[in-house]
Amino acid sequence: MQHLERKDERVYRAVLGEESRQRNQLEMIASENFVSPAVREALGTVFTHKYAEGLPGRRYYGGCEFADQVEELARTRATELFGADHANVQPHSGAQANMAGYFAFLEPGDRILGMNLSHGGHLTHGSPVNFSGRFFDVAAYGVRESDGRIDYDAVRETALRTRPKMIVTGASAYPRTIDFEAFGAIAREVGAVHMCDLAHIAGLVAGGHHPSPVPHADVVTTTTHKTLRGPRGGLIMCREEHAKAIDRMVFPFIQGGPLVHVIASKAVALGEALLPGFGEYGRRVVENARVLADTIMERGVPLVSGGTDNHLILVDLRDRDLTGKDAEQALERAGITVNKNTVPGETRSPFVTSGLRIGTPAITTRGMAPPEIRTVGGWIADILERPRDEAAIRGIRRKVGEMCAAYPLYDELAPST
Ligand code: DSN
Repeated sequence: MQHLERKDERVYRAVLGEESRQRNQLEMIASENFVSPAVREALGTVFTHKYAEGLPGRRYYGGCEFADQVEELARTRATELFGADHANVQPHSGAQANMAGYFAFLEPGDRILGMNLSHGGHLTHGSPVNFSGRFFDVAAYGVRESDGRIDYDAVRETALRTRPKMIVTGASAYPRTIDFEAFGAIAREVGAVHMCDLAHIAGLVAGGHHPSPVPHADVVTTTTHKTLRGPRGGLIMCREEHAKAIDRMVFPFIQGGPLVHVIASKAVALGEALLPGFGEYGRRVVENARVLADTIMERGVPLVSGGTDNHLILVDLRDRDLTGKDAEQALERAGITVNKNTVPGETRSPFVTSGLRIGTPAITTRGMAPPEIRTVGGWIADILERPRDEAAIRGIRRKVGEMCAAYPLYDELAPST
């Protein structure tokens, strides 16, 4: 970063600060991960200079032969990885991928059926504070109070009663396997389009550790930066019959020029996900999440749904004199980064909440395995038991630093100052 250091000291210092934070803390936000040096390198390439509206071979600008090459690689790798007919790798984000999915099939005012945000859904699945809740008429499904799992009979009843034009599946905070086949059957029965937002579990699906929605959905959207371990961005896959409609929605309806440097980086990440080792990574993410769930539950801390099948757990603090916000802050003081999260039946505001979402994708990338996860789970339980014991939190902070040093991040890069 010698240019940045010389040209913009303040930005340079902020980057160094962030790098140090990532190196020295345990990153347990379920939607975050660390990309490979090759994925990062592609992000910083000269492709950031290029305008390339259109698609490979059909651009509105000259000089696109190399942009075509990376976009074609990304598209081909995405379809191969997920077994999809068609991929569009241009969405700048998951939200924009979802927007393209909606508008490829719906008109404003049409009804969608998505997962309730406080039950684990996403803002773009119909929240009133999001475009999806503003443009569409929203019906919602959720989880059963008794076991925190999606009740597919109840989903079917809601779909039959509300007759949505689209059913949206996928979640941001649901720790259990999603039965995409059941959702596909319900969508067919009511004549709805099935759009799956695969963002959180895309890497698990790619690695064979969660059933794929591709055979059961008309369109599948995802981010590329969560369990998939690519750069920040979005991706859409669909059946061939919908390819033109999806492509037209991404550009020119929603976006202008694609971010070719990000597309190049997506191509690298998708190539990495096609390598045999990626399946093993997914296996370890899920194993680590299970060990974390067991460790925390053994200490008497309840989890929504009583455990996990995927990469995240959802701690239920409803019966404690501790909010999600205070728990998040206490863990942060100990060097463990998580996020407060609403839980089913939430009574507190989204800025306070009664839950914590904790994930294993990033610390698994760092190499941590069940023995370390048991230790980390013990620290988390200690802090949830005594969130105001600052001496104990300082002690854990020291041990977190030692663990991070034992599992260096980007060890292969020159150490920072
Ligand atoms: N913000 C992401 C998450 O944390 O799950 C979803 O977009």
